[in-house]
Amino acid sequence: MRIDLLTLFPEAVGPLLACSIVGRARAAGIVSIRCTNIRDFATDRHQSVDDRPFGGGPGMIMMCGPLFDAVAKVEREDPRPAVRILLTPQGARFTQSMARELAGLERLLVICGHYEGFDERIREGLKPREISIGDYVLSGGEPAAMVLVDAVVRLLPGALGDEESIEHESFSDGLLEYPQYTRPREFCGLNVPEVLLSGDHARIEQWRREQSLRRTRERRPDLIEKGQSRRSDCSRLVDEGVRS
Ligand code: 9D3
Repeated sequence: MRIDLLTLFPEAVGPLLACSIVGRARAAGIVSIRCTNIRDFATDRHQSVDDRPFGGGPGMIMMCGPLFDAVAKVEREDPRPAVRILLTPQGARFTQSMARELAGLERLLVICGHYEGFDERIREGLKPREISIGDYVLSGGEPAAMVLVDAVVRLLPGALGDEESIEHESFSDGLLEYPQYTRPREFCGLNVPEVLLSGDHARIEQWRREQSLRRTRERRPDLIEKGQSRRSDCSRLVDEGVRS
């Protein structure tokens, strides 16, 4: 997969994308990620990429010119057609199923804004898919781009090591994590649940499943509603003694 990020702050996104799972996937050639500075496509002597809104009002609006030129230049670099994504608070909410869908594409072009908004002709002309990462206000699209890229890249085949990908086959898919412990067995008088030390793998699995369901019911009941179709055992377990 190739991902292009168009941003006014390429220096802010570079370091994070060199780390961890995304950095390793890039090094392994699973994904190629390029950052392009929209300001490099400014044409006036002030290097402007934004201006005040026609009709008045607060804030600055991202101009069409530099962004359209940046998109054209970056898209010419590779023959694969890019799915264009505009990160904006007005977009559809980003979800895991959207991440899965995007992970199936060959090429993404992600546009980050930093102003009160985009000139509406950016939407009309580029026909981007608009995505928001949630209902809170960021200063710009860059943190959202990091979230999107991270969520997508870790789904690409080979991006996760064997250890990390075990979670995918876990029964708890779609539920919150069960409580986990590591050494020591006792810490400041706090003990590891006996069942986890018992060596009885059937009991351990049952305990973890119950804990996952209880935690999900208490903290995120919405996940249980959504997940019904994907987990035939869920409603039965929720109805059983898990309530205690
Ligand atoms: C005056 C109305 N504001 C919207 C609440 C304007 C505005 C605020 C912040 C316009 C853009 C921004 C910058 N945010 C993003 O670029 C952004 C974002 C976000 O703020 N929240 C969740 N997802 C995203 S994706 C891009």
